[in-house]
Amino acid sequence: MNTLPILYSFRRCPYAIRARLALCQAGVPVELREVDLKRKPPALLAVSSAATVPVLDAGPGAVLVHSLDIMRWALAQSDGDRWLARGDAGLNQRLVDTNDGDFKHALDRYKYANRHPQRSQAAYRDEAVACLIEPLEAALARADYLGGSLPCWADVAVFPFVRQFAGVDPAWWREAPLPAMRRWLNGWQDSALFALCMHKYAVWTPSDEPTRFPPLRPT
Ligand SMILES: N[C@@H](CCC(=O)N[C@@H](CS)C(=O)NCC(=O)O)C(=O)O
Repeated sequence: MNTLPILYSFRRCPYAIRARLALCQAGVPVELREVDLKRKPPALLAVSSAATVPVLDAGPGAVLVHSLDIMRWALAQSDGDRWLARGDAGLNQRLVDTNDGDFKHALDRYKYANRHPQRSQAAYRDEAVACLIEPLEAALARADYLGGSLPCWADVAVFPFVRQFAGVDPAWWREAPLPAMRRWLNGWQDSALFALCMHKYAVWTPSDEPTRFPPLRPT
């Protein structure tokens, strides 16, 4: 019988990536259900009317529909590396709030500038750089991670969004005066944790056997 909490996820979604990274870090097992966002399954709609991903269904009265809540839920159960406690709590919260607010807004316009012709793509990029990338560069020039010499939850909360930003114009990113950010981003992209959380799954159907996540680490 399946008694694991259920995670509705979408592989490339940055919110789902941060949730899966925290689950991998904590080693908290869930049943993963990969969702096709154009054909959301009734089981997801039944627990979350907004039906964005990720959603964690840990039973009646315990449905989490925000990725940061799922991160906290996972790390509250197992946090051997003190991801929740490390770093400058106030600064990190501000960076994550900016990431989820002004930066995400600018990132979406930078990515799809043709859909937002009010401003140029470079203007949206400048906005994204000013609100988050520059403060992050300053923080990461002072220490290897937002957690200091080791990572913390805030590193993982912003990383998938910075990854998207860097991917919009890789040539620009390579040349930009952002050495600390490049080192930090490359480190996360090459990490075993990221490889584990990006494992590929077919879209879930109700007749499937439960898929346990995190997958076993390759030996
Ligand atoms: N507040 C949510 C936002 C999640 C979100 O917007 N996810 C996007 C995918 S990246 C989504 O599900 N979009 C589909 C939709 O809105 O129907 C969180 O933090 O998890």
